[in-house]
Order: sequence, then C-alpha cells, then structure tokens
Amino acid sequence: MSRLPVIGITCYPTQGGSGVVASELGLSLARRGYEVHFITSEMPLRLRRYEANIYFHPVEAVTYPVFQHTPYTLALATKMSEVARRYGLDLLHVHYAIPHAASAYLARAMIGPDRLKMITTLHGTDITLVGQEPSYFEMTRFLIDESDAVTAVSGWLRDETVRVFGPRREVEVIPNFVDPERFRPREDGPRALFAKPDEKIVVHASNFRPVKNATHVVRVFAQIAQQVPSRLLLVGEGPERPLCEQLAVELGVADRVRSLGQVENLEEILALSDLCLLPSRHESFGLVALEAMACGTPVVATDRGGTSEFIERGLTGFLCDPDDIAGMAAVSIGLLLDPALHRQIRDDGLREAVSRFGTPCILKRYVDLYDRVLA
Ligand code: GMT
Repeated sequence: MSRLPVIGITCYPTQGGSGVVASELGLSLARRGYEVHFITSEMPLRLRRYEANIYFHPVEAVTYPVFQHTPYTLALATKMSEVARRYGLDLLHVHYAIPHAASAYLARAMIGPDRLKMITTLHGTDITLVGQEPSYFEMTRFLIDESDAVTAVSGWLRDETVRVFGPRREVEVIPNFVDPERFRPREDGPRALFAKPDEKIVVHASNFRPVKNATHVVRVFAQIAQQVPSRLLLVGEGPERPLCEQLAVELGVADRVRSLGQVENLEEILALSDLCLLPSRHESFGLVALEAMACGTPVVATDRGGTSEFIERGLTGFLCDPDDIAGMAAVSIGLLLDPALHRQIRDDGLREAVSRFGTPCILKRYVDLYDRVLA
C-alpha cells in the first residue's frame, strides 16, 4: 500500500487499561500521520482534547419498547460499516473481544473482507473471565479464529488464550506500552496537597472491580501506616471503592486515605507518589504498574499473570502473592524506609519501562502488523 492505511479503533471509553491502550495507540498513530477514527459509545477519557488526524464517531444505540436490551453490538457494527465506507477505512482494530470483535466481524462482512480487515487485541478479562462464561465462550473462540490477526498484551495472556480456547488463529504478543513524555518523573508535582514533607505517599489506581483486590490495598496500607508516616491515594471509580472507604474506617486509617475518583492527570499523581500497589487476583499485564515505573515510582504488584514480563522481582519492582497481606506490607515498608533501595528500584524500573516498553518500540510492532495484514 503506497499511502498510510486509514484505521478504525473501537474500545471501551471508560477508565480501564484496554481503553487507555487503544487511545494511546490511536494518538501515537495520529501523531505519525495516520488518520484514526474512534468508533465508541463515548469519547475515550484520554482523547478529550483536540488532536490532529483523530476523528470520533459516537455510536448511538437506539432503544425501542419491544427490545428488552438495547442491541449495542448491532449499532456498533452499523456505525463501523458506515465510517468504513465514508472514510475509506482499511482496517478495524478492536480492543477487548466482547462484543467489539463481533461488531467488527459483521462490519467486515457488510463492506467485504477484501476491502476491510479486522484485528482483535485481547486485553485480559475478555479471555480470563467474560470469554469463559458459557454465554460467550463459543463466540469468543469463533471471533478469535475469524479475525485477520489477533494480539494479546502479554505472553501469559497468549498462553491462557491458547490453553482455554485452542484457537486455530495464531495469537501474537504485542505488550502494552507507555508514553515516556507524559509518564515521567516530575519534581514539580502538587505533592504538598496530599502529604506533609516527612510523609510517604502510596497510590493505587484501578477500576475497583473485584479482580483488582482493592480492599487488600487498604489492608496493606493499614500495616504500612503503623510503621511509616504515610498517606494512601485511591484513584479511579468502581464497585469496590465504597468498600475500601468503609474498610479504611474499620482499620482506623480513614484520615490517611483519600479517594480522588477518576482523574485526567494520572501521570502527575503517579509521579508524586513513593509507591504504587497493585495486588490484583491476576493481571494479564497491569498497565498502571508500567506507567508508575515510567514515572519513577516503585511498584509492589501481584505475581499472578503477566507482570513478571516487565517487572524483575527485587530489581525493577516487587512481585507478591496478592493474598499475602503481611508479605506485601513488609516489602513496602522495607522499600519506603530504605532510600538507597528505593532509589535503585526507581532508577532501574524507570530505565526498563522506557527502554523496553516506551511507545516508539511497541508502536512499530503494531504498524508492522497492520502492514502484514494489509499486504
Ligand atoms: O480485562 C480487564 O479487566 C479489562 C482491561 C481494562 O479495560 O481495564 O484490563 C486488562 O487490560 C489492560 C490493558 O491491556 C491490562 O493492563 C490489564 O492487566 C487487564 N486486566 C486484567 O487482566 C485483570
């Protein structure tokens, strides 16, 4: 193809790693001259400022009294095909299999499989939880096989996909990435808003779904606070956030815990923190841990899933059994009370995040994949 391909991207627009990865990918492609069309239910959080080459097409899922449930998947497929026809899309890149890959499959059938290709990126619970529900299992496997290419954000997720679904289609690993210009150490952050000079700041950012084990963050923090003057910042919204606040009251640390809700400047919050906790039941990747490392903030994360593919235990961060509250607290306290260790983990983690997972190296892999699919 002599011109740059025109790309359609679909993702969940709310806070959550898959939407973040899709948005950052679209932004990076647009900055390199690609025309990128986001086809989503609302404007993704990280796109809410004008950028050249980015177009947004909201999906309007009209309801009708006879429908028991609004057929969003069909409205999305219709919008995908409409945008593909009007703007000459070459490929649809969908993030999170269910239901986005089903819509892309329909749109490709409407436009013609020789004129529109589809790539599905698997992110995590689309394979480990949702896709394994009997209601979605066969469909997930079918869509993996029918995609023109499939990627997974870690080797662990690729292996899980192969183990659970046994797909015919090869699943290629393209790991998540971080924009080192945005996620970087900052000396000028508003740290004083959250802590006194002698206090440490611990941060947790997630969508507070049960898989994130966010209540464990509060339990670990309660033990840290007994030995280290510190504050806990909770970033994001989700079902277990109220539970965390309640638990903080029960454990006597409510006055040290602050919920910030959904923030647009996550990079500043991560950069002003001394430690990032991510004790999830499992993480296919754990993007926020990589973002924290790029900000120079050491991470104590779950050892279940793909985190070991970018965190080297004891060298660039710490990996723990997510149910070992005492173990996570001990590692965190050791890190917060030992400036030399903190500095070493911070520097090595930062170097690893930027050199191996910075946008330029990973973006190239997506661009190569697009070229292969369209060849
Ligand atoms: O699978 C999910 O939980 C949804 C998804 C999201 O939208 O937050 O998170 C997954 O995708 C992220 C981006 O690739 C990964 O960093 C997360 O590890 C992954 N979540 C899980 O595996 C639980």
